[in-house]
Amino acid sequence: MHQNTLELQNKVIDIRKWIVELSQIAGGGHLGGSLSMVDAVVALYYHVLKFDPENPDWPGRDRFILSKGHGALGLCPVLCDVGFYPREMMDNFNDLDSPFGMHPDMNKIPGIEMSTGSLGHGLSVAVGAALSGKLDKADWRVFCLLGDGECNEGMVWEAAMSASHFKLGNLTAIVDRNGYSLDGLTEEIMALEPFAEKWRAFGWNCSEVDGHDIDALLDAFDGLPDASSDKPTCIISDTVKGKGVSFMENANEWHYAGCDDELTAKALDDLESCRPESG
Ligand SMILES: Cc1ncc(C[n+]2csc(CCOP(=O)(O)OP(=O)(O)O)c2C)c(N)n1
Repeated sequence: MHQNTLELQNKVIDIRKWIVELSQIAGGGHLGGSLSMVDAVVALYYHVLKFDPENPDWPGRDRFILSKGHGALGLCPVLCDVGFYPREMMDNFNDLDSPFGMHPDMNKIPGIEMSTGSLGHGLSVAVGAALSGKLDKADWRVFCLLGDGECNEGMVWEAAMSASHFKLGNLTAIVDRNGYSLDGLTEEIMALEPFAEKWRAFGWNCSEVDGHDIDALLDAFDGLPDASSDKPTCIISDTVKGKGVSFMENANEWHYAGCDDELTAKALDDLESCRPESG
């Protein structure tokens, strides 16, 4: 167990509750896939990434690209909590005059590296960033979070090929393997398995972790090969879509949906009951 495990487990619950609250302000949201990705994002922002919220463009920062841009609900509260912007900025989340939409805008939200939402593009931009870091012999790394359904996009695999070709040991992809795409199971829509073997065949290191086990995630990130090594790494993070909310778990009608007051209260209760210890 890591020193900060309990703190991060509690943070995960806080962020999941915040996601539900933001979706209520917005009148709906990509709840399933935002809830599933939280542990990996928390592990990254509270344990792994180097960044300076006072100076979001600090050249020495690690780059994090949310390729599954519809998961913005799962990232924006974290960026707020680590200090990129004040909480009031999210008060009118998703209104026409809010900087926040359902997908993240790099020109409006401090800490967002790339405007995403059209799936399949993030890993290619991450490859470009990692290549530039490698050419500069920089010590920062690039992390890219993808959805598993997103991996149906051919461009993901072009990016995967180029990452190993350019020997980008400073690049890490994390795939939120929640088993679902927009309207069904990934294995029924366009099967990915044997998924880890595919990444390895494309020249990557690939490990599979329980994406709701903070310790396992921290171990996976702590165990990344040196950034100057010559193989990119993919971490397949095995998760549950809708994690923590009883009626959303593996119920893909919650890919995008909204809760009324009663369901919001139920969702918040469910999430609170997952708390390992009162934080
Ligand atoms: C290029 C493109 N095609 C289709 C969509 C519509 N779309 C939005 S989310 C989604 C499902 C993606 O599945 P996954 O990456 O597994 O997301 P998660 O289940 O984690 O929410 C799709 C197809 C899109 N945003 N971009």
